[in-house]
Amino acid sequence: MPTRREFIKTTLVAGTAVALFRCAEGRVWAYAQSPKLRKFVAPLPGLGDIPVAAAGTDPAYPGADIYTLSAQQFTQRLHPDLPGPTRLWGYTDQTTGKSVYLGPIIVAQRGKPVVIRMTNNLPPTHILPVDTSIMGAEPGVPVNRISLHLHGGLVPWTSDGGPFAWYTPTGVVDATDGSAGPSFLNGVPGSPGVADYYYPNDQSERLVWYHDHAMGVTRLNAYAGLAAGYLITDSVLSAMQVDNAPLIPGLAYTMPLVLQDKAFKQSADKYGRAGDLFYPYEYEHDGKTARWDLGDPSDGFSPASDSLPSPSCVPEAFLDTPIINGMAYPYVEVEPRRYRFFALNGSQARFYHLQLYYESTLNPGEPDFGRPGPAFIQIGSEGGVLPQPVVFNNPPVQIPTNCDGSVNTDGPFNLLLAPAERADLIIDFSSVPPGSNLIFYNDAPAPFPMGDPRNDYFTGCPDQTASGGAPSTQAGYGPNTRTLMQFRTIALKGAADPLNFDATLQALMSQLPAAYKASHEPDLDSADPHAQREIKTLNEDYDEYGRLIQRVGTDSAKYADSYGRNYMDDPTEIYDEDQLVVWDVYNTTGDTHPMHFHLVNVQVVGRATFDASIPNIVEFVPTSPWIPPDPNYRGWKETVRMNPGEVTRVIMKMSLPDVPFHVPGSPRAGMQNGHEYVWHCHILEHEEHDMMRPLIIRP
Ligand SMILES: [Cu+2]
Repeated sequence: MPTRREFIKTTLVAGTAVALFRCAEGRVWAYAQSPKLRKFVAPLPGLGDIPVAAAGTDPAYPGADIYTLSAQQFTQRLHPDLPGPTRLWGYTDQTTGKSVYLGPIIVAQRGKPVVIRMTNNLPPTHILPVDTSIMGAEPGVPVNRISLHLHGGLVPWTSDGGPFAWYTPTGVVDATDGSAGPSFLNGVPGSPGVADYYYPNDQSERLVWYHDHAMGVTRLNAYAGLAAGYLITDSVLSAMQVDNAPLIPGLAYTMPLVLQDKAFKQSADKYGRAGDLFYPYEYEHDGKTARWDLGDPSDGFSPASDSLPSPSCVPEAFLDTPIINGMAYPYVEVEPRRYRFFALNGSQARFYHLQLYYESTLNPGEPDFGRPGPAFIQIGSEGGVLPQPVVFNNPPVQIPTNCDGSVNTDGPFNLLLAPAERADLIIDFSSVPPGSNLIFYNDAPAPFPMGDPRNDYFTGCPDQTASGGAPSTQAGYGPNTRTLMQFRTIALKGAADPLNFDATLQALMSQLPAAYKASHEPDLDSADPHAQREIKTLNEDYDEYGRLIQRVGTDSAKYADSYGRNYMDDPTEIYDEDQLVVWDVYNTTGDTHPMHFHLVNVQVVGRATFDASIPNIVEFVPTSPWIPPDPNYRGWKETVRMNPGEVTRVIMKMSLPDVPFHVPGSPRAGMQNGHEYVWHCHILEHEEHDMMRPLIIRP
């Protein structure tokens, strides 16, 4: 079978040109699929509702906690008004037999290894339409393949759950490419369909998560529910005190906030039942209302538009219904005290610009923009605790826009989270009178920063049916991608919180710098003369069908008219263990991409603009002074927003984890026997088509 690289025809398209196309076209398929759902009628699932996994031991892994899980199909009600329970693929705790969306949560301690023994019990038919035209998903490849990735974990590559490391219930492993070879290295001998993943957990306190990463179905498996929480804890934050009171709220006052957008079927179709998940599967390209550009001869490309695959992958999936912790439009009761929230954007492609307002008395279910709610204090990100607390005051302003209606990527923003980004937050509700309601609000455009208004659902939004969008949203009901959740304050139960907002912030300002130092390696020095300096590029191209794709590349073009390379191309990011590396990543596309790094946490040095205006020519030099990272981009990151027309400089040290066993090199051809990781965009539709590249470390 020829590989995709032999088919691919590419063209470099300046980001702005594509962005203009994007807003001008569209069609109905994917917009406003879901039934009408009442807002704020069901409680937010919290810790406990989403169970914590039960740990065991195994003499084969001395000193480690063993979790015996399986990937299974089950159903769960994600809103009481849905016509039925939703079929999901998710993780089941074999010890308790419980299957709960986003569970089971694993609570790990720093320095104590965890082994997940994962059995693949998925049925042979996927619950979502599978496009077999993308790399690694060809007809005949089993669709119930899984590969478990601990997102944010510092793990040996054999436990990283890379795209090639998939396996099926019967033990079929990757063979899509003759050169791939035996890339599945962590199977349990004698147990086909079972794999062991070893996680050292030598990392500071933070929320990471485990989700599927199998080749060609990652975006579908994650959407179907193969994603769950994983908390690494240590004693640094819990030891912080003010007058003998814990500075950080304890587990009893801690909640995850996993933000996702979904769509649900109103009635049965060939892919599922009423209440099941809808995922877009037509490449909408016809007429004035098309969602996406299709390559045409003026782009130097002759598309086979009459032979577009169906079902087809899509350039990005924006859905109409926000769910938090697995419930659409939930409410949550909070006492007048401080809470800690671990927020995670677990969406396919949607960004969230998060704010908190009192609920309007005139318009129930809507925010009163004149009455900001309590501030968010961010104390951590994906890379653990921040060097300083960052306060978001929920300013009563709209998201800052440019004259063309797109978002000004310079902000200022309240809390902005791209897919896979996390925020460790403290919110103090003690100043909110019991009996009050607050609205957790989002107004990020989708795509970001050049929004298509048809992806933005809010009460009274314009009727956009003529342009392929949705009718106006009625008050009190979905679809509404802005009013995510309602907080309801209730009377205090038990003793009052000894610390309020001011005391908390003051203590954090004095104690967080030391906690940051105690938690992490020293900051990396981007002026270090030993650092290896390289230029990378983010590119928008077309695939062999004329569909938009996004690709990672270097500053040298492998293909005509594009710096982009395919995931399957030979690796260009190959480093020695412990090498210090600085990348300048030039984003030539129209989208902000949340670039995610396996293995390493990086530090953001800064960003600058560059001139991407001349077709086919990109000068790889900044044209503005370097802008320092935002306060919540200081410290460590593993998912970094990279804006269109900007170069983002990151620094990383290619250190491998310590494990008590020998880790073999990758047997795949071209991987130089190195430890094979990946780096990729975490817009899942981008990642899979084809915005991902190998990251090879030679021990
Ligand atoms: Cu992307």
